[in-house]
Amino acid sequence: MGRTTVSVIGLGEMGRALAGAMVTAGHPTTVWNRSAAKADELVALGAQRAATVEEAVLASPLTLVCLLDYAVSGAVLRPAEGSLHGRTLVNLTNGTPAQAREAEAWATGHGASYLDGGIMAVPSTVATSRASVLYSGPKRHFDAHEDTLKALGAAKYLGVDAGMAALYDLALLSAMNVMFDGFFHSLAMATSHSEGSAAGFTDLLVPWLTNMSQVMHAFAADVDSDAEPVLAQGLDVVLASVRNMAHASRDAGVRADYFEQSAATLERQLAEGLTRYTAPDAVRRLRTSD
Ligand code: FVH
Repeated sequence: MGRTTVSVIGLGEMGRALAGAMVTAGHPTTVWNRSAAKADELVALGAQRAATVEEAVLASPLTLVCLLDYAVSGAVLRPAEGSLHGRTLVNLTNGTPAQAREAEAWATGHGASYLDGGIMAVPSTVATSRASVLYSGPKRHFDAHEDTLKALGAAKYLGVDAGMAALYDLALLSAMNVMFDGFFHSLAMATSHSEGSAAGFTDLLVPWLTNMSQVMHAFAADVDSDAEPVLAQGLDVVLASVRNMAHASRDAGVRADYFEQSAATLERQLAEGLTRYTAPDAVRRLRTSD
């Protein structure tokens, strides 16, 4: 059986990697980009250049969209709305869950099938074992195109709500961002000492974090369970060490805002009568509704 024909709209760094993966996997591929020259290398590899977005959509049953943001993807796709009927749109542009749901309503309103996606990769890892792409929307649309989508990286289906892929994508990116903020904080502390070095410190940090990340599975089980949490520390013990982190940061000439705020929250919880530090409590205290 021949490979599914695919169109790719948006040929920035990521769009070019996605289109290249499709061409390499043997899918007849049609591409469109505002700046047409970005298609040149792909055309040399065998892709077809579409003159308009409508031409790109009409060329394939499956169209991947990877643009700057949802304002751009909405504006780019609007002129082609009359050609969407009966086709599948997979929007891999980074956006919020609400934007994904709005895009789904718009696309289905024009007779298209819609999946939203979150790319957990950088351009150089697309189509390698280090890439995964999260998808959400009706399962039958995912099932219909899963084999084709696998050309980009592991295809992970998250659920029928089109907003799920964006929610998990942004939650994963949140964890990464906060981790890097923590890393830079720790480097500022470690290199404040005349004998400290970023490289030497990082040699200790990476195995430490790698080991500690294993605890996340047990924390997650506690968050999912209604039973008494298994992992718990005394709140007073945690507060004492957080105060020390704030103190040592200030002494090292490093901003301590994060730890001061964290200590204030723990002090409030202690004052409210909480005595144990657990994952469900930590998650609850972040929720604005509590
Ligand atoms: N690059 C990465 O590592 C990350 C990995 C995770 C996912 N992101 C998201 O992918 C989307 C695209 O990112 P990108 O890296 O390809 O970004 P650029 O290279 O800057 O390409 C942007 C494309 O958007 C087009 N574009 C921008 N503004 C407009 C507009 N007003 N009208 C039409 N098209 C527009 C741009 O076209 P051009 O400038 O080449 O003509 C590119 O095709 C993004 O959501 C990331 O968060 C990537």
